[in-house]
Amino acid sequence: MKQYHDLLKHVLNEGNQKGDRTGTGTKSVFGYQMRFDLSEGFPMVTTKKLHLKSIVYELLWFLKGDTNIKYLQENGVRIWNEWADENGDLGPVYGHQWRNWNDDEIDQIKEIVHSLKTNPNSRRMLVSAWNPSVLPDTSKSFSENVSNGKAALPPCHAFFQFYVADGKLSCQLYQRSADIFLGVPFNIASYALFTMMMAQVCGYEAGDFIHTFGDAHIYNNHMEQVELQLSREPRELPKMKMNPEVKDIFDFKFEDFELVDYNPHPHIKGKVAI
Ligand code: THF
Repeated sequence: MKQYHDLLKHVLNEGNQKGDRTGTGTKSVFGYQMRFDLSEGFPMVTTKKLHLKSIVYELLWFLKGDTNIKYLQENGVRIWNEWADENGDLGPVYGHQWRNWNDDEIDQIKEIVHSLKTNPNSRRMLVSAWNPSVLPDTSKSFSENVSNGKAALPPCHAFFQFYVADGKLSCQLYQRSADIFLGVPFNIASYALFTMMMAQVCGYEAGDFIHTFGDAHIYNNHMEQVELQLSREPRELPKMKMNPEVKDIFDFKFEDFELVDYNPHPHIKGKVAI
């Protein structure tokens, strides 16, 4: 994961000191791109231990179209707790937009699978989670927005596109805002896994995952953690094994994934900005 370390170094060296909504302060750059060839191994950061379980359950939760954190909590995943209302609702966030845009029964994922199987040269294979009609009013609390039918938070990984060439499926994500220390390792693993799952069910090999950023930032209270992480030597990437029997993108279960040869350095704790 040289790509990830290069991003950390780039932001430390070139970043602008910037205030932000959460009041934490960041070092930030605008515009950056990383590319991961998924045939070279599964892109899980090795210079700190990542919690794969949270990543897999979150992705399965998006794919279910679910926007209540109950399913995540039942599976021991806490990463969305801070933003949910008292009923566990986040409003129409990722899962809702992916599977049921504007309550219009527009299932963007289903349409992409169809297109990948029947018209893989299409240049229209995009999924948008960015829906201006449900963006929250920033003067209101997360739960007030949810009770008004708005999303608790605007999506950070806002839209993505698929591309097929040489029998390989690639995916590019545009992430408008990226918490490089905490969120980005999750986001890379999540979209890499999603690309592999889509490739399997549509009959392709996995190609590249391309990660394009808008505002990519390191929070000021993650600087020591980043220094520690950069002092560590990246290790060989693990491999992701998926149950080859699964042929429908909506049929994957947690048990269908097995990460092998993941030997990371120890976990590094960091506070999430809310
Ligand atoms: N807000 C901020 N400030 N950063 C984010 O990365 C982020 N997200 C989602 C929505 N808002 C965000 C939530 N995703 C962790 C990881 C991903 C999150 C939120 C929190 C986190 O705390 N990770 C810890 C613990 C992991 C665990 O318990 O499983 C870690 O050390 O990795 C970006 O999409």
